[in-house]
Amino acid sequence: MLRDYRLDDIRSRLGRIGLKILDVMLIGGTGTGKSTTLNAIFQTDTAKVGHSFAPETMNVSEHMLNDNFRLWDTPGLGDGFGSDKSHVRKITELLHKPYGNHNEFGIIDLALVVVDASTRDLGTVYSLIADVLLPNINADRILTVINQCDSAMSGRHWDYSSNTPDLALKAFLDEQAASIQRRIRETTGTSIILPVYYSAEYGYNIGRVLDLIIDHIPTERRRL
Ligand SMILES: Nc1nc2c(ncn2[C@@H]2O[C@H](COP(=O)(O)OP(=O)(O)OP(=O)(O)O)[C@@H](O)[C@H]2O)c(=O)[nH]1
Ligand SMILES: [Mg+2]
Repeated sequence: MLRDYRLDDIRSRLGRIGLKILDVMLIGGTGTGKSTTLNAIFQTDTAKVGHSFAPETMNVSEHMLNDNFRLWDTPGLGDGFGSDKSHVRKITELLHKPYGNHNEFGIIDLALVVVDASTRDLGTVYSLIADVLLPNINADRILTVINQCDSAMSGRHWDYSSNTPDLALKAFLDEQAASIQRRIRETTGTSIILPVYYSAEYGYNIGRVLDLIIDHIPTERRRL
């Protein structure tokens, strides 16, 4: 059960900094699969997923996976419907949201940037990192993941019977992860950890996404 995945690890790492709940914000372009990722981790239809060209999630929502792990879904950027400004405001408010009653620490511990594997245009990701995240949260709290890895090569090289990529697609995805890491560094001046690729739709590598999060639980609380 993903609900209990490495729960002892999460608890002991949080305990070291006096925190009870790990708070992770999902963020990214519209349609990249943030809500589907949340559902894949929860193994339920907790968040509403989009089924048309239009963006789906309009507001921030919080979801407890267990007593120690909370995910925050946010509206996607770059939807072309002119909502970016209000979405950025909601995301910024969440980044400023305090933990507890004092304004000393922020509730959000980590930001998980969801990128869609079939996109060539990383413009939304760059501006999200440079303009929305970095002014509000340290670079070492920004994790990047590549969703929809099943569609990366237009669905070719994906084995739909085992729901895994073949060797050619794996090689492509490894190169893509390195390339995204490099391009983000060149464009935003920020070094991010090598992104993990997965498929929320087909439940591939969800454990690796959770590993990335758990392995990067911060060693101190986030000061506001
Ligand atoms: N093939 C494939 N499709 C996916 C995957 N993850 C999500 N999708 C599809 O992508 C579409 C958008 O998914 P959402 O989860 O609503 O995307 P979102 O990032 O929450 O979008 P907004 O709420 O508009 O910001 C849906 O049709 C999903 O079924 C994936 O891993 N593979
Ligand atoms: Mg959504």
